[in-house]
This record gives sequence, C-alpha cells and structure tokens, in this order.
Amino acid sequence: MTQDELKQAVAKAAVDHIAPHLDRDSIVGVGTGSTANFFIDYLAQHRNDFDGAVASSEATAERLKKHGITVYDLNAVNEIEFYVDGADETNERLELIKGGGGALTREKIVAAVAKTFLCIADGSKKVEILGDFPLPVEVIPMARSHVGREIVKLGGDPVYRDGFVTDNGNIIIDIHNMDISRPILVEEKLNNIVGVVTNGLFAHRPADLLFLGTAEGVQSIA
Ligand code: ABF
Repeated sequence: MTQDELKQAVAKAAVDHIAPHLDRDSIVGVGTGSTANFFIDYLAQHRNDFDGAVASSEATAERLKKHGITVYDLNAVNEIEFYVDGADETNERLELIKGGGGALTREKIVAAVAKTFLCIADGSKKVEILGDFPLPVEVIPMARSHVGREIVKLGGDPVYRDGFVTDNGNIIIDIHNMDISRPILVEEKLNNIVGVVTNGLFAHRPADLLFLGTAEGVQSIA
C-alpha cells in the first residue's frame, strides 16, 4: 500500500469510529494536513448527521466549507466530543510531535477542548523516541532571536522557517537534534520561554486513541 492509501484507510476508520456517536447537535474538531484532508472528505458523506465542525486552520476551514460543512468559531461551541487529526510522529504512549504544517497552536487548542483526541497516521509516523522530525515552535515575530538563543541553551538547533507565517500571524522555528526522551519536560521548558506561543509536543495532552495505518490493516492503539 502507498502512504496515501494508508492515510486514506485510517481516515475512513476514524469516520466509521465517530459516525455512530454523531447527532444533530454534534460538533467535530478537525485537524490539518493530508491525512486530515482525507478524513474531511469521508466525513462529508455524513454532513447531514451532525451540526458542524471547528477547524484547526484556515485551510481546513476552507475544505470543510467546500463540502458544505458549517464551520464554527471555537468560542461559539459548548462541547467537542471528538478531535481528529494527524501527526508528524507518535511514540507508544501516544505523545506526539505535530505542527509540520504550521497549525500547531490551533491544533493544540482544539485538542485541549475535545473530550477525545483521535490521532490518525500512517505507520511511518510511529517512533521509539520523538525527535527525528524537527519540533516546530510558534513564536511571536519580535522574539525570534531571543527564542533561538534559549533553544540553543536547551541543546537544540533552531532553524527559522523562512517565509512562513502562521494563521495567527507568527513565525515558526523548527528545532533539530533535540533530546526529547522526556517529552513532558521538554514541552514545559519550551513553553516557558518568553515569546513562545506554543510548541508542537503533545505530551501533556497526548492522543487518547491512535489509528495507525499498516500493511496488515488499521491498528487501534489506546
Ligand atoms: C497535522 O498535519 C500536523 O500537526 C502534522 O504536522 C501534519 C501531519 O501531516 P500529514 O497528515 O500530511 O502527514 O496534523
């Protein structure tokens, strides 16, 4: 199977998983990226079975609307039962690196609100120790140099994502070669740097459930 076929398989499995729980008042939290896009396309087949969605990026909002799915501001919503999103890396505790697409802050906010965070990923995303994938950090533009110097003190190599602006008007620094053997600690230390909006480690709030696409089928890991 190709990587895209694995992504499609987990996206479909996610829709099949949440569909029985949807009612006319349900709001679905929807992530960003190619796997999330497949999820949106399958979810659209159920668009009359739920109220609408909260999107983790402008790109996702656009795609949802094209399918005729109502997109709500998070502040207008009382409850999100499921947040479904991809990841760049996951370990066996379902701690994640996210934000390769630059939407990490909104993804983290929607994940924080949702009762259940269902992560969908192809098998290549599963790792022993997080950190081969560069860890994205969203930063207030004027703090770029300061945050870079603080990241060096923590042992990482900061690389400015040149020309990229987040949906929130900020910049991204990708951290290479960081020791992330203790994800919760690293998440806290990075978030304590003044000027950091948030970082792409989802360790304080890992996924609750992972659908992993493999050649043998979709594995469900909780
Ligand atoms: C989002 O999409 C991100 O947090 C992550 O960066 C990315 C995963 O990309 P893809 O689904 O395209 O592999 O969920």
